[in-house]
Amino acid sequence: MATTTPAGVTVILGAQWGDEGKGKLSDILAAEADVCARCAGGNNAGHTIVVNDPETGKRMKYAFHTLPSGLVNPKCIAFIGSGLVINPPAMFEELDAIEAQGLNCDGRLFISDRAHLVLGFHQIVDGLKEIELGGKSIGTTKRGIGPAYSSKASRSGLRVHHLYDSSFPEKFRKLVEGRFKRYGHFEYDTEGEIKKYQAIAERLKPLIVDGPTFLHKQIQQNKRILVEGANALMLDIDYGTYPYVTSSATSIGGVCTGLGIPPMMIKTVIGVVKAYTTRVGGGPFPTEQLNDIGTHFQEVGQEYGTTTGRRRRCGWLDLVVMKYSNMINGYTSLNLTKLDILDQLKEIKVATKYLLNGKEVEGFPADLDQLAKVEVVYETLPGWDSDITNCRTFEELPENCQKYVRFIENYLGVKIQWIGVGPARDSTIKLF
Ligand code: 2SA
Ligand code: GDP
Ligand code: MG
Repeated sequence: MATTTPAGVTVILGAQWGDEGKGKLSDILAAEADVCARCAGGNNAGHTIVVNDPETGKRMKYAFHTLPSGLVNPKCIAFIGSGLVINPPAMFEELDAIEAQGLNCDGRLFISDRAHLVLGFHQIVDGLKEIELGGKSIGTTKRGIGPAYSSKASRSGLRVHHLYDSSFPEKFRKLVEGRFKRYGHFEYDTEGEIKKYQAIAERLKPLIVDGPTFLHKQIQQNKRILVEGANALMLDIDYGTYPYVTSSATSIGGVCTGLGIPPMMIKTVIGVVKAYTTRVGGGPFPTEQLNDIGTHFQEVGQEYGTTTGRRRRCGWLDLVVMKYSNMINGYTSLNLTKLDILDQLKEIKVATKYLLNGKEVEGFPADLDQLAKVEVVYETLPGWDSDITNCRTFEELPENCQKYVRFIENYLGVKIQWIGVGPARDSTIKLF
């Protein structure tokens, strides 16, 4: 399938609350990319790639968490940028797992020296913080992501290059002591952990590069760089439904800060949007359907977390969210995914406005108390009640399905470039 990755930087971003199918598009576009890069987040992300091998007919499924999905393409190199928080033991487990599935990643993985480390106690603290929040818990993945970014923001975090510094053990102990003061003593083998990280530092060493310099060289050589966003705009630390967000910049801004590149290098920003909406964990979700429709999306769409296996909450497509998301990220085109999951519905609702005290809300409310009070206005469109999984051109889609696609485009003023009609790489319609 012909794809669209010009020289320079092409960015794939989640436009809703995550799990839109970013991994699948990253895999498709990686076929033409030289470098696939992650710029933010850590192993909280879960990107699923399904490939039907045309020769063997074998169906391969890969789950990526810290590593860029572009590794599925043997010609693509993978880069983990400075904006990530990396848990090296978990990252190597992931690497070993995909290599055991037959992907040879030798000489194809590079990690920024400036990326921060997720240490074992960050994960413990993630759990303790959630317990402390009780009924208002965020519903984190408990991978230590928030506590690692807290260490970074408080300027006491340890970065990849610190692993090779003689002061590493002392800094590590100080961080643990700080957590004991804050949370009381918890079981943790500090000295054993220090040794574990020092041992893993040896395996990590050949992969480490000066992050920004590495990427700039690739750009100077006219390489095609594909950035695989993690999580999504509504989980962004600044623009998401704070505090029910992740702890990184998941928006377009995080691409520049996380990779150390100037904004004018970015040529294309693709928003990935699911044909309905899902969210994992706590927090507001205006179009959530706690009824048969929600169950339908959940079961037909197999909406379970890729990292934790948690059941995802489900609801109708929310174009108020999408308009806000587009305002911040400025999508040059969209990938509409999982359209096949709507196949059996007689009618389909789409949120088009929020009303607060009878007045239309402009943008998206920052205040969650206000958000809880909005009345969601829906437009109802007829369903197509037929199987679209074998369609490979727009024209093959049933008329009502085409209308659904055009309705989204017209509302947002952004073209849909790809439509997903199944999980596999080839279950995709490319419109232009
Ligand atoms: P964290 O762990 O501190 O980043 O959690 C904070 C919030 O961010 C949400 N979050 C996610 N939402 C959707 N998908 C994610 N990745 C996995 C997946 C999730 C899983 O691909 O399915 O397996 O459960 C992800 N990662 C973080 C999280 O639910 C909190 O609301
Ligand atoms: P990501 O975090 O955005 O990469 O998405 P996830 O991998 O967490 O979740 C998306 C899920 O939907 C995965 O299981 C994909 O294999 C699957 N998927 C992606 N696109 C489609 C599609 O168009 N149709 C169907 N039925 N499944 C899809
Ligand atoms: Mg995911």
